[in-house]
Amino acid sequence: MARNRCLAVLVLVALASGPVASAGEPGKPKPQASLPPETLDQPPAPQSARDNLAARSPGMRVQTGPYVSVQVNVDALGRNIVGDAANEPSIAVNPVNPGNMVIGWRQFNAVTSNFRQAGWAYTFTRGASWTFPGVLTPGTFRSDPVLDVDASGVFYYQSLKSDFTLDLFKSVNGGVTWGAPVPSFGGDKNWLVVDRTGGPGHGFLYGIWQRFASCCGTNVLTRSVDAGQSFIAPVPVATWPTFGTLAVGPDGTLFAAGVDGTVTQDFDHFVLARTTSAPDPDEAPLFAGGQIDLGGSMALGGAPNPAGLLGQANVAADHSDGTTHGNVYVMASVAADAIDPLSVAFVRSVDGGSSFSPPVRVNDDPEVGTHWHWLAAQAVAPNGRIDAIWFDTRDSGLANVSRLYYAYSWDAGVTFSANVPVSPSFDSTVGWPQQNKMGDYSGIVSDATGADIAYAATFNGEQDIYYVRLFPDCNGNGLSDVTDLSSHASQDCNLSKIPDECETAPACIGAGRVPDAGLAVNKAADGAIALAWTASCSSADADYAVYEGSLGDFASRAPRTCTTGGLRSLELTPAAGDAYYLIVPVHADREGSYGEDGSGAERPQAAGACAPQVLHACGAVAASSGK
Ligand SMILES: [Ca+2]
Ligand SMILES: [Ca+2]
Ligand SMILES: [Ca+2]
Ligand SMILES: [Ca+2]
Repeated sequence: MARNRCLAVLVLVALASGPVASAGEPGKPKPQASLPPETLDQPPAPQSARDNLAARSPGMRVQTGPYVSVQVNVDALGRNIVGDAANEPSIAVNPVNPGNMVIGWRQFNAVTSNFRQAGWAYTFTRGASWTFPGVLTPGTFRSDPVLDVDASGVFYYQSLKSDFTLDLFKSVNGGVTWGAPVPSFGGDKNWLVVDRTGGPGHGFLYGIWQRFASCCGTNVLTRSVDAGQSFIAPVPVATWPTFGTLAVGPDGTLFAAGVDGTVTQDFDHFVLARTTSAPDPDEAPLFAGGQIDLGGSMALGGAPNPAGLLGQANVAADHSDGTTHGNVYVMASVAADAIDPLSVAFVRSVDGGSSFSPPVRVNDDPEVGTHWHWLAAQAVAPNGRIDAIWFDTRDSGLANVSRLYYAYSWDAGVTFSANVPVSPSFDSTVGWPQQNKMGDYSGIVSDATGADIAYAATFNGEQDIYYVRLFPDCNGNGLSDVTDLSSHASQDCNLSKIPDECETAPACIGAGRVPDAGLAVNKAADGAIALAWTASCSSADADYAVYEGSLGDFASRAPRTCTTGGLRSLELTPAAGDAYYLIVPVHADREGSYGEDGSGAERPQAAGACAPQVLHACGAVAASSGK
């Protein structure tokens, strides 16, 4: 407790000395400052803005490109509550019903007091509208909201109290109502994650916090193996990751990112800790950890968010089935030794978090002293795509005027997409609720086609919470590129997961061939015939097109089907007269060989072919047969 009081004094000193940015190099964040812990300061305002029914303005909906941001903290009629403030949102999406999402945030019932509570809202309309019933346990100071959800759609809301312990709330009805709070130890700048792996730790909850304003000294992590009914005595975490997030890997490994908290809040050194024993209910989680290089320092106290973090450390794990399965990614806004005050840095581990790649710069703008890239966050989709968001001042050139920006990666973060502005501009220094910050983080959850985002912004001059659905859209048609490819509106002949029209010269892979001798034709019932064939010589070819033509008129061939769904057989009623059949393998939106004619030349593609043709090196003879 003595330490807590000491930190509180430090906070007052920091606030009294004015904006931290002015203390160091002009325009630069001051990474060595101490982030004020979330402490009870002012009493609640005498009146809640919500109670004044005259204090309403239209609920905000703002659109940038195809991306529509919808205000979340609205009254029952969807109107903005004039005079409140809301920031630091966290979002969770129901895996069973993605139309159902919950956002929690720091709710200030009046902008005249920094007394804050646990605001929440839910949607069953995929974010088109939100219901904001109020705050959990009204009258209780609460901060640092972190939400997650289990595989069956049970939501959890982790909430920091003024005594530096955490409560956990649970909702089994999609966030409509919540059970009584369950104490779960804790501390400031906490995080929560739920294991959804289906492995031994399935359903376990993990909570972490910073040791310097907490219940339990150097013990900073707890676990619940009974769905949030009880929590184990906290345990230490190697390197004491501070101001960061948790993630669970596909094998149940638990990861914690932050800055090094071994001695103090060491903003100059990022760390990652990991444990494989977390999913074992009979063992206390035992962590290994070390420093990682993101090319700069974590920062706080910069002009866009003077009393807050400029971005926490974000760890995420790849649960995809592909070659990136098990990768571990860390992303953060970092103050590097560079011209721009802050950039978005990303590192990748392919060995379970033991070692990391050199940092990749996610923002693609030139280095300019007025370009801040702050509050970066990331999530990994089930198909391995990495989504990144951050606030960005590049378009205004003003440290206090940002837009939300988005980028994504289809290659495990080796490269990131062109950066996309996804919100209008807003001033991050207006609407402060007696506290010079807009919170410490935004929320992001990714799925196959896009990402669900919760962020704070001031489009109407107040700090409010917004929801926006983001998705990769390199071809600018207003639909997720993932949908474009799955519907075959776009093609992906190089399997880059990027529509080919967005790539300069995609190296198309093509398909092989089915040997002529591999095709068998048998009579089936009712005048039908049954075709069956051997696999393509190219093992990657997993689908086939079947062409039919009239014997004696080879150019007459036309598709009977452009896909067999991967089957190497097809039953069909043949056309009248003598017909022949060709089986053409298909791979990566290209079809392979139609076989060779009697002189050994490739048979030409059919008119009206199913797809453009690219012959894979492993060619063989396509099949033909009379009936
Ligand atoms: Ca408001
Ligand atoms: Ca906070
Ligand atoms: Ca698109
Ligand atoms: Ca492509």
